[in-house]
Amino acid sequence: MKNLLENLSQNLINGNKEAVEKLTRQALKKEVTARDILNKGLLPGMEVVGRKFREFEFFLPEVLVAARAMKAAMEIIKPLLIETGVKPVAKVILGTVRGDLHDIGKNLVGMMLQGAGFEVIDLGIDVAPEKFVEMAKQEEVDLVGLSALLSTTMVSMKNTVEAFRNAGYRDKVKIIIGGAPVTKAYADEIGADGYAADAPSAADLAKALLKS
Ligand code: B12
Repeated sequence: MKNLLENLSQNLINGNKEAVEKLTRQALKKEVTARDILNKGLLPGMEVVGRKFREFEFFLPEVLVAARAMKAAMEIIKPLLIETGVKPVAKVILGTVRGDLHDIGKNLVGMMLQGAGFEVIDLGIDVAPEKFVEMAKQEEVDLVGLSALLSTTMVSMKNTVEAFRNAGYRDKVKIIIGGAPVTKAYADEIGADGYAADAPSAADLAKALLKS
């Protein structure tokens, strides 16, 4: 089983979608659990992709093909994850804040959160603060994830947290933020509940916040 999952990780890192789908199905046939496929095959592979990107060994095309392969594998195991008790314990809305059009990192965060069992509603890019509040109320979500990639749009995160406060809805949701220019210090400054540097840590953070 170890070899099979290592092979799965490696093919994910290489962005080989067909092989990833085939190995995921093969693992299920060999009675590897969906949870092990996720935690011991797919997520470690995506971690390597993230690290290689940070270390300039990978560039965007590699990240994108890996994310696509990850998505294909998730489609295969998602029903099983839900069946085997990784229940959608919480509902999340995720969006890139107003003025910002970057969505690759946000989409990865969404995939990781889904993989961790969350129900994810993706509001897309350039999302106005009021829209986050409106959707959080309408969908009765537990967690809101804000993404920004531009130093000039970080202020939209602050405005979004404020919009929740002004609507009297701040204590009903946890708010997490992320994106390349964002820091933990900024999260503290604007009164968000947490910050994570990458998609796997975003899923860990979301789980930790919703437990407390
Ligand atoms: C791809 C890209 C684009 C694409 C976006 C395509 C798309 N669909 O997203 C396009 C070409 C459209 C683009 C446009 C622009 N871009 Co641009 N872009 C990038 C680039 C090269 C990669 C970003 C990326 O996808 N990274 C890969 C993902 C996986 O990483 P990530 O986004 O950081 O996400 C991870 C974490 O941050 C975290 N995370 C992300 N979101 C969230 C959310 C939560 C809740 C949590 C917990 C965690 C989390 O987890 C993610 C996964 O691990 C970066 C350079 C770089 N090295 O980052 C510049 C960059 C972000 N862009 C930049 C700029 C300046 C622009 C433009 C203004 C350029 C221009 N003059 O027109 C426009 C702005 C458009 C706009 N209004 O948004 C600058 C920003 C500088 C700054 N600090 O402000 C950068 C840093 C390039 C540079 N070095 O100058 N860009």
